[in-house]
Amino acid sequence: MIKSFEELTKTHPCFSVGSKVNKGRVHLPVSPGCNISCRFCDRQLNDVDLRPGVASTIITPREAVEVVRKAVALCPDITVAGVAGPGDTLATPYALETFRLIKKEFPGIIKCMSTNGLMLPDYYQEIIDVGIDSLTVTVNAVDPLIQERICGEITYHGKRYQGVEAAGILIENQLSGIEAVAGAGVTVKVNTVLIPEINAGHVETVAKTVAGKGAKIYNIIPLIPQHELAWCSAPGCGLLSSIRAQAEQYIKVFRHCQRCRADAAGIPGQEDFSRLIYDRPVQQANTFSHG
Ligand code: CLF
Ligand code: SF4
Repeated sequence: MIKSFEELTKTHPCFSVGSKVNKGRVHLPVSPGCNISCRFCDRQLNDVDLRPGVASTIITPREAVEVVRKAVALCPDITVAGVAGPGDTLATPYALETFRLIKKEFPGIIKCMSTNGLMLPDYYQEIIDVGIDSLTVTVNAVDPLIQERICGEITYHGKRYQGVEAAGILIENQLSGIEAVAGAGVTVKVNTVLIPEINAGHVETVAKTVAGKGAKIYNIIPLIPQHELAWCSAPGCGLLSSIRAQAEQYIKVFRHCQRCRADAAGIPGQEDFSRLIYDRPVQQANTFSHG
């Protein structure tokens, strides 16, 4: 049975509005590849960076079940099994396969998936059938002229597209995908990476548009300037809070994002147990993206 948004606001650490929910998540790095090229993305396999798009290792769906077993034993407050990379969850079949296996052994755990949305029109029915409880789609712009400055290229159904054409396909698939999944009663969160020089004046429009498609909650993630967007600035607190206020006119806003690694485990913002699960040292660092 699909969990309601109201239920998730009390049990899912990334779907709370207002005060923070002290529940945890375990991220399963089963998705290695991606089908789009965000200009700020720097995917890595390492032990040090604390940011989305980074994991110490890639695991198989069967290994992911073992990881969930270990994680809930170490931290009983973990209520969510999530897949958020390091690549896109729908660019390879492993995320959906992982959720199918997890559902059998942990029927009560919240199944949370994060995607760039390009493949949603192809997979929305499978997402619904597998029983994903919460879906995050990263939508950085709904105007192709702005989106092409953030994402330069996509590979879709075996063909490469660039520029405005790529941006148009991506946006259309994200919005129709959100509408289809939300229409089936699945709670949809939208993440937007806030890039002061590119989309700051456009985030309000993104929030209004995705709310109109049925998204329930919105997470504005400050850019950490890197890769091709190293020339951009990191948004300050003043800009972030004014843009959150603009978005809040249309949709509930989530404010506790920790920009997690793709192999994070524990309560976001508190002690991370992933070193015990994935055998890596503890570090503190910083960066961006989807999650
Ligand atoms: Fe993971 Fe993302 Fe699910 Fe949360 S993270 S897949 S929705 S369980 Fe949460 Fe981490 Fe922010 Fe993501 S704090 S980066 S919003
Ligand atoms: Fe792909 Fe995510 Fe990187 Fe964008 S940020 S290129 S969607 S892995």
